[in-house]
Order: sequence, then structure tokens, then C-alpha cells
Amino acid sequence: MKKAFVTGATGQDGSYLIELLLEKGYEVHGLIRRSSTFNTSRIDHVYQDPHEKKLHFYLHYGDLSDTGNIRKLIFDIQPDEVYHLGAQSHVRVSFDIPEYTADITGLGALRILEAIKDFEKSHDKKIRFYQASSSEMFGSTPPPQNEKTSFHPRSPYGCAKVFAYHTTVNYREAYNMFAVNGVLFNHESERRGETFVTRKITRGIARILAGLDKKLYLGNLNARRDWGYAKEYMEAAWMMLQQDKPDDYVIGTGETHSVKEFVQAAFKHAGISDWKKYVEIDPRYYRPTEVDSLIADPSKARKKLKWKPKTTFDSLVRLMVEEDLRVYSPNIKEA
Ligand code: NAP
Ligand code: G4F
Repeated sequence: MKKAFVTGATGQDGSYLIELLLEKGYEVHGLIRRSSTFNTSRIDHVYQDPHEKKLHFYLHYGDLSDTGNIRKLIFDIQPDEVYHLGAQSHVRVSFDIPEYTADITGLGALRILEAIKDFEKSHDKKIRFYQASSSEMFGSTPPPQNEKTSFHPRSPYGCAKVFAYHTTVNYREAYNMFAVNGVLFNHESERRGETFVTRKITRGIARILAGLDKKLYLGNLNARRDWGYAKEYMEAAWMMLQQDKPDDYVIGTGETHSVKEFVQAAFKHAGISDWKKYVEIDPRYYRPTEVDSLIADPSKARKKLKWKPKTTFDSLVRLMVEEDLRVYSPNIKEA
């Protein structure tokens, strides 16, 4: 039985990856932060399904700032694969807490790589490492963006991810480690954090229809993103660690839409044509520097991993709207 260690186990991607690894028969260890409120809502169902045979799923308290704890977990668990998904992942927030973001999102990767390097020196075992890199690293470099595109990050988050990206490449080259970067473009789902724009929109619409909110306040509607479905992107992450050789891959759909187009499509799926009645611009959601346009060129992943996206933009918007309407449906008023 293969063993995997997943940081960011309680996040959107962590939840899909853990499901995938358990389905494949892995023993899965997740890193979880201590919180004063429950923070396992995305993975609770993994414990609860009574139909499954006993799942080998364990959670360990820890924090990416804590070198000793990370090191202990790597040495104790002795995983075959590490999926490093944990991060302060919010771009707008990274302008408010840049030092914390650099520590967790940047140095966090270094701490894990150092622990793996030292483990490999003293044990007869190799550990494969996946770094959750981001299209945010491309920043202002014009699209389409692929593995050869230069980085020009536009946020403390983007800068931290560039550090983690290069550190991953450096450890691969310097210590012959199986360390890869998955450079993932925006990926969303019904489990997306509520303050990222797609989920903020679909949840906001459901709350308006339920009579809980009157308006949806947004920032820059002109930014363009390449949005895909998170579950499929975690399949790509797993595939990267199953290759013969470590390499870096761009994962995205190759299609771009503006935030405004997402808003229009989401309101339409909820049966509202006049979205402008409900949406207000609030400059507090603007960023000091913005990433204007992202479009993936995922041809390398298509060719080498045989990975391609299945969920279209319209289906993604629909599934997110439908799920938020279902969550808020007890409150939805008769039209
Ligand atoms: P997410 O939902 O925000 O999840 C982030 C995870 O990191 C959560 O489990 C969070 O724990 C954990 N975390 C945050 N700070 C931590 C700390 N100090 N110590 C330990 N754990 C910590 O993010 P996601 O969308 O799943 O993304 C997963 C990874 O992919 C991130 O590294 C993100 O930057 C990267 N990425 C995401 C996208 C995307 O579009 N989703 C695209 C490219 C790259 P709590 O639950 O306790 O907060
Ligand atoms: O949903 P967002 O916050 O995602 P962003 O900044 O693209 O970052 C996400 O994708 C990255 C991959 O490229 C990940 F690495 C990162 O961890 C995260 O998952 O914002 C998308 C766009 C931005 O241009 C933003 O300015 O939507 C615009 N936007 C407009 N109004 C808004 C809002 N974003 C947020 N969060 N909230 C708004 O009200």
C-alpha cells in the first residue's frame, strides 16, 4: 500500500485529492491546523461513508511555519508521495499579510523539501514531491502561458509561489529529488472557498434569492481567468507523480472568460437576466496590482500525461450555482 502525505488537507484541492488517493488504495496522511472552530467540513464525508471498506486516512496537527513538526511528520510517516497543497492561497489577502504569505506559501515548500532531502540521506527510500504552483506566477506576462513562459508575479502571493517553484526545481537538480511543479490555472468547484470570486458569485446569488442579501459587491469585473473544475486538476497532480521522470506541467483549459462573463452566466443559470440590478462595485476588492489575463497552453500535459479537462465553463458555472441554490433552498422565496 502506497503512503501519501497531503498538506492543505482541509482545503478545496486537498479534499478532492484525498478522495482520489483513498479510491486508489493509498494510506493517506493529512496535515491539519488546530482551529477554534471545526475546519474539516470538506473531508468529513470521507470518515462518514459506511459503505466503504476501512479507509486508511489519518490527520496530523501541524503548521507549515513549524519546521520541527514538518520534519517529524516526514520522518514518522515515511510517505512515498508528498502533495504540498497547503498555503495562504488568497491573492488579495496576500497584500495585507505579505510576510506571513511569504513564510507559509514560500518557505513552507522549502521546509518540506529540506525534510525530504535529509530523510533521503539517512534512509534507503525516495519520496516524490508535488508543489502546488500557480498561474498567478505568470502575472503580467501575456497569454497564452505554458511551461516556457517567463514569470512576472503581481502579488506577494505570486512572489511566494515563484520562490517555491524555483526551490522545487533547484532541489530536483541539486539533490536528484523527484520534485515536480504542477502549474495550475484557476480551478473551482462547489467546495471552493467562499471569498474567491466564483464561489462568492454563486453563493451571493443563492443568498439574494433566499432573501438573505440584497446585493453582491465585487471588484474588477474585467479580469480574465482560465477556469476549470478542481476535481479533474487533482487527477493531473496525481499523474505527475506517477511519471518515470520528474518534470513541470501547466494545467488549464485553454479558454478564458472575464469575471463579468462568469457573473452573467451564473445569474442566467439562477433564472435572473438582469444581473446589473444586483451587482455593485466595491473598490475594496481591487488589488494594488492585478493579473489581467490568464490562458493556459496545456499541450504538454495533454501529450505527456494524456490529461485533458472535461468540464466546460458553462457546466462549471451551472454545477456551482445549483449546489449553492440547494444549500440555501430552504430559504428561497416563491418567485
Ligand atoms: P485552499 O482551499 O485555500 O486551501 C488551503 C489549505 O492550506 C487549507 O487546508 C488551509 O488550512 C491550509 N493552510 C493554510 N495556511 C496553513 C498553515 N499555516 N499551515 C498549514 N496549513 C495551512 O486552497 P486550494 O484552492 O485548495 O489550493 C490548494 C493549493 O493550490 C494552494 O497551495 C494554492 O495556492 C494552490 N493553487 C490553487 C489554485 C486554485 O485555483 N484553487 C490554482 C493554483 C494553485 P485551513 O483549512 O485550516 O485554512
Ligand atoms: O477568485 P480570485 O480571488 O482568484 P485569483 O486571484 O485568480 O487566485 C486564485 O487563482 C490562482 C491561480 O491563478 C491561485 F493560485 C490562487 O491561490 C487562487 O486560487 O480572483 C479572480 C479575479 C481577480 O482578477 C480579482 O480581482 O476576480 C477578480 N475579482 C473581482 N471581484 C474578485 C472580486 N476576486 C475576489 N476574490 N473577490 C471579489 O469580490
